[in-house]
Amino acid sequence: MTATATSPHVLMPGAYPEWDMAPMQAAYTLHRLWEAPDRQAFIAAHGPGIRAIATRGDLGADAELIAALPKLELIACYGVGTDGIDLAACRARGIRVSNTPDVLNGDVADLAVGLTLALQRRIPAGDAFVRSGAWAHGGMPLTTRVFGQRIGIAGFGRIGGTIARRFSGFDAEVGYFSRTPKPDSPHRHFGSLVALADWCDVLIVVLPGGDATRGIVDAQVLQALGPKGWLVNVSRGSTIDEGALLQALESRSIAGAALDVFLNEPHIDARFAALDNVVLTPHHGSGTEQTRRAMGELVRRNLAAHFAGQPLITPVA
Ligand code: 8YV
Repeated sequence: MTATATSPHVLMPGAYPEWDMAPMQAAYTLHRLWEAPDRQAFIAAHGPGIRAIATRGDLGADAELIAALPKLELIACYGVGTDGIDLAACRARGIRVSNTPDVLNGDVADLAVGLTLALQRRIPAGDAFVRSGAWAHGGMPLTTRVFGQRIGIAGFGRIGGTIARRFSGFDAEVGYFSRTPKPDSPHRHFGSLVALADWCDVLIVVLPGGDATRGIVDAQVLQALGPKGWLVNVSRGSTIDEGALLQALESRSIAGAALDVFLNEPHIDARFAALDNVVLTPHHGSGTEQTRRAMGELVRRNLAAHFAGQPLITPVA
């Protein structure tokens, strides 16, 4: 199929993998915002005809962009997190929003477990130890046992629940922080993030981004986690007070942190790279081929459903 003069005009703030770009190019008249030398001029020229935005979890769609598109009907998000999308502006104009939940739960949960293992068993440091030849001069320092710990999960939605299931294989005791207890969960509920941090050995953050959770992991939470406590973040950088975290890591008032998300990605605070008690990954929770293919297909199914006048596959409330 090849896009025609009547194909819906779709704005893309950033690229999708090629296996998605080809069918998108065939079905729609694509406007590739990230390639525009002058973003404002590009939006002024093409904005009046744009009917949908196909964005990503890390790029979103702010109020200014939405306001510049008078015919906008749909924002389809490649990702589950919609904190970068001005949902209030969408609701005010009746603009539909879709995302890609569930298909990425397993990958993000796997990375949370993998980061916990990498952090506490110091797997990156072990790799460097062998490669450097240091092993010839003695053994690597001892690390920290992972199994049998208290795992605290901040945010107990579909990804948090998947993480809890993963750690049931590690003989772990699981506690969780959420606004309300999950009645069907066997795990201990904490209504206070400070109380969960005080209780657990490893605090794993899977809260949604946005104003309601901005900086929620603050100096008080980190103090409660304590010098033998560990932090893992696979949610959004905005959930953590990064100044407080860097202070805690540099002073070793927490044992260490494994971070997949940061403020100001990809230009993160240089202080992280100077630390030896962190493991850092580049916002890659959903970063497997299988999951990204599933996410792209879901975005395209939502676009097709919308333009066919049908209900969205995965609407955002
Ligand atoms: C996105 C994410 O896949 O799902 C989200 O909200 O943050 C990621 O998993 C990524 O931003 C896509 O580029």
